[in-house]
Amino acid sequence: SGRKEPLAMKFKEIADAFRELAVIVNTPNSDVPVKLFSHACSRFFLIFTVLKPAFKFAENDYVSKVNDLAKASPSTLTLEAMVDRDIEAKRVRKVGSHTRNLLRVKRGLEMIRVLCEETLATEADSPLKDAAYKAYNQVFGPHHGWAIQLAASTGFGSLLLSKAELFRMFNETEETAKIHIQSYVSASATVIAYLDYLFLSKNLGIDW
Ligand code: 1PZ
Repeated sequence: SGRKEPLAMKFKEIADAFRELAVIVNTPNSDVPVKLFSHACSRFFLIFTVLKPAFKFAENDYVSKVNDLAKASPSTLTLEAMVDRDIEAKRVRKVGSHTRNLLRVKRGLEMIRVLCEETLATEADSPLKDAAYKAYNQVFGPHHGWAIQLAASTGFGSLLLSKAELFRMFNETEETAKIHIQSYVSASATVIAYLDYLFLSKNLGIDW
């Protein structure tokens, strides 16, 4: 796009939000507040503004699920309490349940983590789409039907940005970008492991 001003989203703010969550996860006997979690996840909303309209359906899906979690926060203060309420109401796997949306949002965080790892491992001028498509296939591929996979691969095919161009749009140099990306990779790994544990410890499974 012809955007000249850097976007008002900082890689650092995303990384810091997930580091804050990781600290809570690593603190014994502490619970993750739903509001803090949904707020951290909402820091990715701006990334869709640099992507093609081909990703509008992904944006709509991700934004509505994160907003659904945010709406749960006044009635259930922690992620665990939110999941417990869905278990009691026998609606864990129901379309639109908070717990189901949490599992989908977790996959979004995971996809971005794999994309970040791929970014750190490859040249900055290599296409963003290769890394993004690889991350999508690894994390979402097994869970999406052919129609969504086809739409996603069409979307990635139209994604012509290089990683260096993406960094520039967010006013990052390759050096500063990589610091924040590394920080997100390790913090999100902690948060994702906690979410997997939350589901598995309650025998909910994570592959649905
Ligand atoms: C450079 C970054 C590129 C990000 C682009 C991501 C493209 C992914 C394309 C996938 C679109 C999926 C559209 C909707 C799928 C829904 O059917 C499922 C199941 O929903 P349910 O039946 O439970 O209501 N939704 C999902 O699997 C969640 C999809 C979220 C996709 C967002 C990923 C990007 C996340 C970024 C921020 C962490």
